[in-house]
Amino acid sequence: MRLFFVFTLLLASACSDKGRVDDTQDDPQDADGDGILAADDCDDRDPAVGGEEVIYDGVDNDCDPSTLDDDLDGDGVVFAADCDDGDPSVWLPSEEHAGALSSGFNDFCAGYCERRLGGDLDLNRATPEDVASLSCLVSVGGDVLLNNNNALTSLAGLDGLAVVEGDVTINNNALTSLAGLEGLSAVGGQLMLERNRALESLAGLSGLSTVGGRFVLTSNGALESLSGLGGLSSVGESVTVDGNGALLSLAGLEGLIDVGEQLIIANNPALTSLAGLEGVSSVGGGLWIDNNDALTSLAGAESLSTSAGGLFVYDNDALTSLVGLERLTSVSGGLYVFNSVSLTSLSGLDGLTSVEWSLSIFENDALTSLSGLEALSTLDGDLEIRDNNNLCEDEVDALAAQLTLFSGLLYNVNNTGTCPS
Ligand SMILES: [Ca+2]
Ligand SMILES: [Ca+2]
Ligand SMILES: [Ca+2]
Ligand SMILES: [Ca+2]
Repeated sequence: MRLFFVFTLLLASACSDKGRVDDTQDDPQDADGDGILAADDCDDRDPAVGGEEVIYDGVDNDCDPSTLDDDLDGDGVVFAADCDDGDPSVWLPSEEHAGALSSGFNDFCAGYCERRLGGDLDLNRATPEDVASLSCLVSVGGDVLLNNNNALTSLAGLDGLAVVEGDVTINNNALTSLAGLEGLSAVGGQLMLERNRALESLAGLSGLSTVGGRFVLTSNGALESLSGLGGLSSVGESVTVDGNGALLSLAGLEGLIDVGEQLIIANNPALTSLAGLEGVSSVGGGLWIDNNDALTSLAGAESLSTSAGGLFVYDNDALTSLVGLERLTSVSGGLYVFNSVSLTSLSGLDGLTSVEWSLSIFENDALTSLSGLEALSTLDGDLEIRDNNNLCEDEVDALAAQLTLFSGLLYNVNNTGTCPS
């Protein structure tokens, strides 16, 4: 509206220039001295009037009441009081509606350009038409709830929603996309996208930059990529990507830098690498990589330098090494690598110097070497290396001997591989 207003002023000014002359007292061609010649001045006795209509100046400049000065949309509300003077369907000032909204959606935006909701937005019984009527909604003070409402096939209409202070929970087998949420930039609580069987794209979350609580993405069977999450930089608590059967890649998470607690990548059978995690340099509550049976490498985790809360790598049946973790220098909370049937070495841990708590490597049937741990010097816990059928026990003793600080116990048990003679 403001642009339109300025444009109109410029246009009016340009149009009226043609009739203006230098102010000259007592000039019969411009009796009121307003610079508009009598021929172009609808009232040459009144210097406040004349020329083209200028909107919102309180004057009927062109002496024609049919060219409006104010209330251009004719809704009876003047510009100064009208939230949009170009739209007669809205005029009310922005306000907060206390409490929740779970029905009567059609009335919520009646008369409003913008409206905030103090409580929950409950979409559990909403229709696409209901959601489409929420164009005025800019923030939700409570939670956004969508559970098992398969009649809701679209979130289009929520385009104005920028902030949800509580949780966003979406669990729906009819949505194929989250289109309509592009304006959402911050979720204060948890973002839970669970069991959305038809969801193919997260492109609707392209405006999202922060999640204050947990970000959980589980059991979305049709989701092949995380494209659309490129603006997400910070998650205050954990990030969980679990049980997404078609997920091929974590590409789309490149903007993620801060993970306050755990980062869990688990049970994604089609995932082949960690590409997409290039921005994550530390995790605050541990990194879990487990049960991703197509995962052949940890490439993508190259920025990770510290993992507080532990590192857990297990049950990834195709993983042959830990290549990708080269920049990891310290782990607090323990480092666990177990039951990885294809793992032949620990290559990738070459930068690791310190583990606070235990280092446990067990039941890796293909592991023939501990090479990769050459830089490890500090272990503030136990060294538990056991039940690796193809590992020579002498390698374990050599690792223990290499440590300059070792405060725990050594468990070198059932490493029954043949030792070089
Ligand atoms: Ca005049
Ligand atoms: Ca006017
Ligand atoms: Ca109006
Ligand atoms: Ca209006």
